[in-house]
Amino acid sequence: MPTNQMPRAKAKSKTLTDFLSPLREADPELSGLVRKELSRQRHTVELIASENFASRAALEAASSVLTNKYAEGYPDARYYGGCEVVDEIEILAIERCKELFGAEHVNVQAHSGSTANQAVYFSELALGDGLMAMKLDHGGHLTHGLKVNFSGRFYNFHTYGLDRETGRLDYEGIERLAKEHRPRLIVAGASAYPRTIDFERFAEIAHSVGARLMVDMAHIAGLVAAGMHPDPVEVSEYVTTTTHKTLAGPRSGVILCKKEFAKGIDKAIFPGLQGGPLMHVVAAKAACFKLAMTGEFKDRQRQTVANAARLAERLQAGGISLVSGGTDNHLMLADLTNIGLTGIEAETRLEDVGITVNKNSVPYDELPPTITSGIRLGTPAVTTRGFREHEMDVVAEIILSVLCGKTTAADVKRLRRRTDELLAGFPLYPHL
Ligand code: DSN
Repeated sequence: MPTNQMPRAKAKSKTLTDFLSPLREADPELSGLVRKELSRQRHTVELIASENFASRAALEAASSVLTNKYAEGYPDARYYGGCEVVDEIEILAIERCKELFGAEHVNVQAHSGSTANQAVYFSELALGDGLMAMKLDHGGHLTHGLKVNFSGRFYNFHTYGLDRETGRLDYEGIERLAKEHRPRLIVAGASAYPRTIDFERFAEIAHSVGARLMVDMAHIAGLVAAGMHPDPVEVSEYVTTTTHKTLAGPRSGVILCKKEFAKGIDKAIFPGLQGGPLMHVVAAKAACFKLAMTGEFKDRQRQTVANAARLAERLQAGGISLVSGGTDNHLMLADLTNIGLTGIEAETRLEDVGITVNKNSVPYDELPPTITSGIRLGTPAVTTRGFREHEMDVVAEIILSVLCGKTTAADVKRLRRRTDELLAGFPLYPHL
């Protein structure tokens, strides 16, 4: 080989070497952090109610070559060439989601639950229009009208809450508010409500004042898919969800609606709010919907609810007070006022023994959201990991020791070991 060609050949092969290097070689620093997070997930009892572990299939699809493809537009109506394969993938995701929930129309391009909600507002409302949703500090969501969120800034929200005595939705109060304000849209659904939501009642209220109903089922979508919670799809004009909570798919969003609103929703997402869809995430959603139709998934949702009921029962027996006195779904909200702890204190103490929860306002909370009087606990992730009632008993015991007793540094060490022993029986992502 002539010597004047050698440096070029070398340079070329170096470029290819970098391009084809695995993450651990191309970027050991980043790879180390990813491993560190995997290790954190493996070695903690994950009780954050909105979290879960995505299936191996969803993880693979989300890290596939589909990330390379631009596909602005919709199947068969794209603004880029080379979309024939991603068209098939998007259609697969749509058809599976329609089948899973019995929806007339589905948009799988929303990047998140927030964008999904934004798209419904954008399609259905004019700036300044009135709508109703649940107060954030009673269990609602940022996009349900928080003043500093786009929702609270662009639209006129009238918020409803929970009955002070029962800790449950006050449907009569909601009806009164609807009659008083006659909103264009009523939003049902919550981030921290432990009880079954009566979507039929919501639909009756909305339709009686000429409003449309949007259900944000992000938290309970997996339960709905498995028939463990009343289905909002039939009775609402719009349903939004994330795909990473009880559904155990990739971090993303979806919008379901009646056929007559399909055009408005699709236009709101693209070109209204987003550009190119994340086709690797759309593919991961397709994988998620397929798995959500299996018997294994349904069993897991049943166990999620059973685990939550068991945890709630044990915590209450040990002296922890739960908002509404228990749970019907995958989560519960502990009010720590009577044991003299704040939410942030409880979150930190539990973290020290390897249990992850989040501080959470309780209805009528007098403490700010950065401190709070409560914590939210949920069972989707631990159930995916394989926990059943027996493990929930152990988790409850550890929580009660940490929150209700006096723990020395030695106790914390012992309880941390107990958590480790419990987790050791349930390996997470053993292939990684
Ligand atoms: N942030 C989510 C939750 O924790 O419930 C809602 O989007």
